[in-house]
Amino acid sequence: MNKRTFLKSIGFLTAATFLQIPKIMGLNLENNEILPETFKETEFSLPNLDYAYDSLEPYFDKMTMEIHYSKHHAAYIKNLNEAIKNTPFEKMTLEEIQNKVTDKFPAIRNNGGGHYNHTFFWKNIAPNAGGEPTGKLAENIKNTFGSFDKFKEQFAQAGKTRFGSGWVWLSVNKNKKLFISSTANQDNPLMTKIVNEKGTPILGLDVWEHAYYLKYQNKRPDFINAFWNVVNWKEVEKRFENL
Ligand code: MN3
Repeated sequence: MNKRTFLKSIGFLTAATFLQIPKIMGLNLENNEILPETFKETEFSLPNLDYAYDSLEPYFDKMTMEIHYSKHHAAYIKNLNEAIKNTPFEKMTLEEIQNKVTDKFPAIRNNGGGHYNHTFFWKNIAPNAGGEPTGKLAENIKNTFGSFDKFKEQFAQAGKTRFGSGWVWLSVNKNKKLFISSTANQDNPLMTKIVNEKGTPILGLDVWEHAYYLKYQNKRPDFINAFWNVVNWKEVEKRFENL
């Protein structure tokens, strides 16, 4: 429900609840004041997926993609919108939230991270993708890790050894150097007040069980192996070159 339909629905609420609404929404609704047309819609919403749920088969299965996007990602967004209401985070972009959030705001940390990470993830996978990066990124990967295969090994190792739920990242640090890291839960390298290894991510992989359990069950390494067939290197190269 967005703010507009929420406000329309207040007619159905009890008088006691009604009295709380202006305070919750930060609006003055006394004397039946009508919602102005210029009311700013500040809520985050689910971004479009650029491909069909079944288009990453056989590597990522249709049902996992559908549930992951339409249920898990959608839930982070709903909870984020709730958590930022009437806080300074309400006016921030999604990137600013990552940068400013601290461990004092667990709901914003977890759901803001969840929204950012999944939005980022959907873009770095694609149908008919995989293969190897080219250009400057390929060169940097080779210089940093020794070879593309050595990079893949190190990235996979970080994913396999992440205990519980989390993410693996390829990022660029402030000295413009590539590095691999893994973060717990929905943290990410942009969370400068939370994580130790800070940087701008260019590639991410969700290693939560919800990302693979239906198809791969307990075999996380097989899922990580399959990931290389759907990596959208064109997007990762673009992210790298735009830094
Ligand atoms: Mn996920």
